[in-house]
Amino acid sequence: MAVAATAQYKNYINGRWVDALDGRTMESLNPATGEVLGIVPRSTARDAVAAIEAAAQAFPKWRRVPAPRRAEILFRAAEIMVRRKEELGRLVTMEMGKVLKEGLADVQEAIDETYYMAGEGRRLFGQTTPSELPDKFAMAIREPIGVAVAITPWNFPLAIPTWKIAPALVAGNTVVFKPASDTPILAATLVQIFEEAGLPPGVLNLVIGNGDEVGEPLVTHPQVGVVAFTGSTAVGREIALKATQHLKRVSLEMGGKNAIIVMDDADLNLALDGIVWSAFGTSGQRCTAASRIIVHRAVARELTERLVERAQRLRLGNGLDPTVDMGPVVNARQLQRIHQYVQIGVQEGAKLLCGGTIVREGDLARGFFYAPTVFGDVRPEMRIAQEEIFGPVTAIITVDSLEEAIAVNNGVQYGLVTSIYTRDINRAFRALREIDTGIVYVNAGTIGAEVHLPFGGTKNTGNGHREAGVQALDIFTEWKTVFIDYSGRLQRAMIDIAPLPS
Ligand code: UN1
Repeated sequence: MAVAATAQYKNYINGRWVDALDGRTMESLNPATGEVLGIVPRSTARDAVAAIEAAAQAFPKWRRVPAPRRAEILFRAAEIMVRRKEELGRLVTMEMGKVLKEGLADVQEAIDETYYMAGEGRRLFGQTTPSELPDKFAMAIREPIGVAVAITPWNFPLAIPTWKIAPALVAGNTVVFKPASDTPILAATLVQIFEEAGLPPGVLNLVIGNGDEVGEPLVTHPQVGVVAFTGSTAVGREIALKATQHLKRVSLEMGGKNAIIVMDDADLNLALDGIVWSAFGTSGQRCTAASRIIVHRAVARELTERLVERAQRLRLGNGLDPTVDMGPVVNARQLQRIHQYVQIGVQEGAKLLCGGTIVREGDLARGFFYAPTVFGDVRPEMRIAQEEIFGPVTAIITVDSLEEAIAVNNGVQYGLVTSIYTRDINRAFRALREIDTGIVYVNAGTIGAEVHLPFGGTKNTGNGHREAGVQALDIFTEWKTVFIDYSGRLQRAMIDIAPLPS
């Protein structure tokens, strides 16, 4: 049988596509079929250092390019993505597993963010404000930091890199991009798009490899200014500890244990649609996924029965098949991790209502499929109600009041998203005041945040930064405060108090 030559991908350093310096490679797999999609570099710290040096060298010129000119390249990159949307969406499905309509949404989110940040090229607003002294001008302007490192996960292989790369570039930083080792082909494709759009050499560099083999210099090298990371809280903490030791700015976007609260007055049909989409969309592999359903006792039984029935009806398979509702999880390791959590839930005494199995029927055995899983009788302190599982598993917790729902909602270490379904406007407003998360939805599920609003969470979900929105620029810029004194004499602030006219 003729075997097609497996596609080869490379790192991108200083405007050239290159192999890892010591020539090692690894494979990227399709999680639905187990098929090898391509061979990619398995970089080491040496490759990371080369990328950092290239970025540092490119920075002085790039920061002097007027921001509207930098933005033109972003506009062109977005246009290329629009043109290639279908092909890119299919590639997302093939390399990461989510179903095609979600693969296309990943591309769309990257397009939206790139256009949005390109628009910032003609804004990047600073502040002007009166000085307390006469004949003196005061303003604060944004300056790029230098080399920005983007370390990104596999669950949004185009959107999340774009959330970091686009604001970093428009603000005048140069970038070293280290994508998740599960989605390197998409990363290389994204970089190729920025190259085609006209980015000068060294402005965006790509280093493909495993975090533990490449990561160290990316977070400790003296020429790195800011590290922007999305991923697990465990890795984020490690990155933060290392990088802050070197006094680098670090933005962290980490775990979630998001809840949908369903009150007794809720539209249950609407709530069910939101729960199914938020718990099982992307096979539960979103940091915004709804992994807890906090339901009022009066409707708990009906909601539980209908949710289980809906979950069991979901069709699993290759996401390229339009009749499929849910794709695989990303790799064998995640599959085992999810399964272990389910076993923990059973041991803790939660009631496994459906799912709870690795799916091995027919063709599905070649991929990494997990059955949509619903737990009932979950107590808020159980591990399955406290820890991020990152798979198609959700836990139903019954409560007796809004106050209790909010207490349960807030009683976790994370604070990314909460939804509440209620028809009572007073309850909705009380909930949105008391819910301790970065994002709150009323009568909508927990997933689907839009790029022009800030994205991020409280507590152990992050470290105070927000991605997306104009707020993302705060990650990638330094404020420079400027005073211009045109009085022609020494004016001492706080001492030479300006006299009032007599
Ligand atoms: C993530 O899961 O890390 O709100 C990001 C959403 C998407 C982004 C999720 N727009 O679900």
